[in-house]
Amino acid sequence: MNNIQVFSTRTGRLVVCAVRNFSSSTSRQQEKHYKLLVVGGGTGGCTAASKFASKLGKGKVAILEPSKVHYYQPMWTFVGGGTKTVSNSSRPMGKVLPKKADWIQAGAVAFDPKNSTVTCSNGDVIKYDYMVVSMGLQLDYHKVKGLPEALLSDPAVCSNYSSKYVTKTFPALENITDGKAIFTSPNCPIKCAGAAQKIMYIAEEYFNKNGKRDNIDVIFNTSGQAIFGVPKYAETLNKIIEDRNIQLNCRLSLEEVRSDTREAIFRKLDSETNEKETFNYNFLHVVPPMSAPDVLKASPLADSMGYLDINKYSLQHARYPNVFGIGDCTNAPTSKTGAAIAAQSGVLRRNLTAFMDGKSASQDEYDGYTSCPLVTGYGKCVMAEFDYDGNPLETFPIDQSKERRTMFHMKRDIMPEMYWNLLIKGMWEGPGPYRRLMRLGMGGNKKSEVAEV
Ligand code: FAD
Ligand code: UQ1
Repeated sequence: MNNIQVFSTRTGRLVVCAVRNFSSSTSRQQEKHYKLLVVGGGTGGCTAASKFASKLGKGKVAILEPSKVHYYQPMWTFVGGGTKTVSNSSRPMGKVLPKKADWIQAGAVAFDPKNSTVTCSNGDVIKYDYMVVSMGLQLDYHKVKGLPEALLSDPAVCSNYSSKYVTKTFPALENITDGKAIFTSPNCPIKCAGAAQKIMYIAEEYFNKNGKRDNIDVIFNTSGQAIFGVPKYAETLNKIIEDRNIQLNCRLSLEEVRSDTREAIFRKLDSETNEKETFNYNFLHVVPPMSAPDVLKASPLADSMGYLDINKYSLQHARYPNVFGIGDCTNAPTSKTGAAIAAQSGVLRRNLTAFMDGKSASQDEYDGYTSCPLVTGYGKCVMAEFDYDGNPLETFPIDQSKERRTMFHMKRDIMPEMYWNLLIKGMWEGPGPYRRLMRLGMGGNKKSEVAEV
């Protein structure tokens, strides 16, 4: 029996054709079967698919990814700061996904892990032997009353966390002449938590350089208990905000934006009487609440919070052993970054390969390694690196809690090249081996090796 199918080519063209249904399923839906299905073609999915497509060969791996565009999201900090553009941060999805894998340009709409199938938004059902889930986080702008409207209508309200709104940030920095510039951070796990404050340091330097700093209050209203979770780096950041006269207000969570009166209403998280505080704003950079994608939340793969329920060391699913996770959508309790994905990708490669070979998936352990390049201006950066317990895991034999120009160049010039040319091609598994080398065996990932390519 032949079915009509719509395929997306590598150039992004849609091709409609009849294909033979080779499935053994009795269902009327088209059922395809892959040895490995990767759900999501962002940082984690592209990295995992690249590794396994070259290992397993053509036609064995499929990537389920609806988006036509792949973004290097860390660049959005510089887009907000006016030194890069969104197009600098993007590539066509068809150009970055591995050529040996099949790209199914659709989204997952339902997971049935008992039967090892996923239903796609185009109606197809995909059967898999093994699955890697890497769907990232959903941006919940709608959870803040008035925010979606403010982002559409108020030029002073912006957000570096979305390709749609990041282009508003620099014009808003240019436009503000006086009053309050407010930067927020929500009360939930988010990707690159540091990016909430990176743009604030850039903005503060920009105001200074343009002679308007004296007329602008720079305010960080964060849901967090402190400026940063790791004391070694918090110490430096606290000194910076003191020296640069930046106001830090902890345990404040943005609840409502009234763009008609330019008011931002925050809930005081430690108040027993649900107290609120209203700030007038002349510039408002919002980091939205984030959560696991709704499809994942509604699936048997989720934990009680909706994240992919994995073993935080092996990255294998807690209940469905042929399912693994990588990246922001999992419940591994680390700070969610691309750097974390780099380290996870080596563990995933070793553990999933072993599992495919009939061995246990506990060959290697992810230690929670993550890194946050805390850009503190147009030429400085504190390169934070740490593990699950907040212990610093620094790569370079220098004190990385200091602001450094070298680390700024690492973040701005070297990381994007490493991302496009190594990480998402499956050839960068984080700096663990280099850390061990540079520190002569002190620290480093327990069983790290150089990427197998
Ligand atoms: P993503 O890369 O977001 O990919 C998820 C993919 O899943 C998307 O392509 C999406 O289309 C797809 N998807 C969603 N739903 C479905 C579905 N139903 N079916 C199929 N596919 C689906 N990290 C660093 O290491 N260093 C930094 O300096 C840094 N700075 C940052 C600054 C900003 C402003 C931001 C926003 C992020 C930053 N990050 C940084 C974080 C980093 O970008 C993310 O942690 C990383 O991209 C997460 O990768 P992921 O694969 O988990 O998710
Ligand atoms: C990293 O490995 C990485 O992947 C290429 C990034 O981009 C997403 C990073 O931003 C960082 C900081 C790292 C960590 C690497 C080093 C050398 C500190």
